[in-house]
Amino acid sequence: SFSLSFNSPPFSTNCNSKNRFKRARFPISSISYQKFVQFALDETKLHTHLFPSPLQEKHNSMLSLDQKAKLEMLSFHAPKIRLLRSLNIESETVQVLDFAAFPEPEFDIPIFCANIFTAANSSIVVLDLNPLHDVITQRYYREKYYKSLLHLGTKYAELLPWGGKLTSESLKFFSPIVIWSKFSSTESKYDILSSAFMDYYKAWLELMNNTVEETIPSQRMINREAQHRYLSWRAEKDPGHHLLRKLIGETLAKDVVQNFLFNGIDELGSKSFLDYFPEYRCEDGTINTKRSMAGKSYEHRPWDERGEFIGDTIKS
Ligand code: BLA
Repeated sequence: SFSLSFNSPPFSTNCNSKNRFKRARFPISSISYQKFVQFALDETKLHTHLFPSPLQEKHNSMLSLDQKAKLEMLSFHAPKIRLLRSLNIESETVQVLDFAAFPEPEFDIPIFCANIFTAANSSIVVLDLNPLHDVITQRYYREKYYKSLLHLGTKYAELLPWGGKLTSESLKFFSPIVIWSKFSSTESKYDILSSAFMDYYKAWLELMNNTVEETIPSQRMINREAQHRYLSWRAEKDPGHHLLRKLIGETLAKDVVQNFLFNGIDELGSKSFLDYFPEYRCEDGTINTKRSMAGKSYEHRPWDERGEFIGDTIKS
């Protein structure tokens, strides 16, 4: 087991600064989500063999344009895992983790998703086993994967409370055990978050371990298209893109998003974002740059403890 360690405050050389005590309350540059990634890799190796991804050659580490932030990228694949990748951003003002595991399309297991954005005051977290198929209308899929994990959702729903209204469209990509939370950056929250990360990742590995290859070609196609649709959504609308553009510029950000973070868009299918999400089509045929067409909603957790959806019917 591990928990985040808090080394000497990064501002300790700045002894006469009046701000020292304010800032030292919880110096975010002393936390590192690299430990989350290391835990996940070590844990994965207990179950399967990890191979370095060919993506690693081009996408590894880089500095932001102002040289103040370091971006670290890692990628692997394994027999049942098409892509296991992480993006870690560290600077004195932000700490970001985007960690995901995408199964091979022969499998219908969920996609592991850990997105954590931490600034000096507050953090935004999405931690989930994102369902490949609709868990609101498809009871079979929901029960197959989430029935045995509902206790995790219940446990963390109290410790990391629902973050309030969010882009309505995003909810369709979330499961009944999703952790969607916003909180002020404190040490105790980080201990909870690291324990949630470990629990959720171990649960995902268990699913990965137990899953059997889909043999029916039409079913494989359905899995493949579902993953492609997921990638299309995130490559176009992920809330992280803005900061990424700010840090490394438009061109590199686009490359990281399309070819690294959501790699597979070009290989898993040929449909476009607008084929999947036609409501975003502008009159001139371009994609509406708004994140949400339906607007924000779901002020409260729209899932009950039995995994039943209790929110309003999803628009669009
Ligand atoms: C905010 N990130 C958010 C929000 C969500 C997510 C739901 C709240 C705003 C909203 O409702 O859109 C995360 N949304 C997701 C995820 C899925 C989804 C994981 O649909 C998956 C299907 N976040 C990152 C990275 C950065 C980041 C890599 O993952 C930065 C590089 C930043 N996320 C970030 C910031 C905000 C945010 C700055 C708040 C500002 C904003 O809402 O734009």
